[in-house]
Amino acid sequence: MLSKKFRTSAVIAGVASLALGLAACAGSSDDSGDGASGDTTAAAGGGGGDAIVVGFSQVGSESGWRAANTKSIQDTLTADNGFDLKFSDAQQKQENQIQAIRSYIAQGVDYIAFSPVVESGWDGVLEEAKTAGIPVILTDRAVDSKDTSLYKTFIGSDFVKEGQRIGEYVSDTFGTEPINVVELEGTTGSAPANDRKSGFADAIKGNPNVKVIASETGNFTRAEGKTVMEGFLQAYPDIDVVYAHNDDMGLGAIEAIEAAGKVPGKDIKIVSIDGVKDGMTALSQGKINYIVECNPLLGPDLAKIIKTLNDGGTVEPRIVTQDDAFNQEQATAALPDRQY
Ligand code: GYE
Repeated sequence: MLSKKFRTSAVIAGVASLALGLAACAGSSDDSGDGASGDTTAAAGGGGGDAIVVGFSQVGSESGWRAANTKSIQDTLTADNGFDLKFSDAQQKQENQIQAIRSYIAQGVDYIAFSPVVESGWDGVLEEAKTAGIPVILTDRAVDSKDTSLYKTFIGSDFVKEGQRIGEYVSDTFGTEPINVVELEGTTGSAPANDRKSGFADAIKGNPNVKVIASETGNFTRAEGKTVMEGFLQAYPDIDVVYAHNDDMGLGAIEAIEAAGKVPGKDIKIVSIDGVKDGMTALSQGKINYIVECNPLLGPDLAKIIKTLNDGGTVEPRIVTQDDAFNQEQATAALPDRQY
């Protein structure tokens, strides 16, 4: 399985023992589309019969970030690469994820990987996986389980740091005079919503000019981001800055601001997290003012982790992906080569 042309994703920091040369290349098949639900199973053909069976429970199809993340995983954990991937979309519902994980346990898969929609409530099903002897890998989002033996590793971004970087930018750039900030939060109870909120709050707390006057969930979707922003615009006539926990909600806010006859990026500044193509395009057009990146291309590193474990190796318990940040000029320069 090592004979393909490989391209390293270069997002891992702090990986101690991953073997080199196992990274899978990013493919270029069609986008998985949105709204897909239920299970899909890649045929085990081409793997010579001893493919590694992986059950992956995805959060949903809520954002551009998620579409890129799903594509990265599906393009990497392929039969050609030695995997038999069972993939399911939980449509942002924890009960669907628990059901999917139980079904993977019942099928006796070799590994379970999932991106937990919320942080709490996983101990029971993770115990079941442990009892069945199936290693679990957390991708993208964390769980708050005290027993860290319930999973092998957690690979994903540092969401607190992302929120801090946004907070520092807002404080330094706009907070030289008194400003009113509204916050569009991610899915309630999710690790990125919790951490991006606390990181931001931490970064602005020393600057009395920066006031968060309202904060509500837009569930990481464009449609809900727009609806919540419409409500904010009606309730608060003097909003200076929107802090959106992801690009999609920021893009929804742009629509609401324009519909209210104001100019996004000028009359009301917007800062967000992710760095997906639509967000970066809006940034290069001046409609968004600043974006902190969150890399969704976790497939190659997930494949490396599983192959390492499968070969009897060990992996670090926490693998942090590296993220960038962009202003308007930097987004314009980065866009032509952007992969997602
Ligand atoms: O920022 C958002 C997505 O968990 C990091 O989930 C991920 C977040 C991402 O819906 O766009």
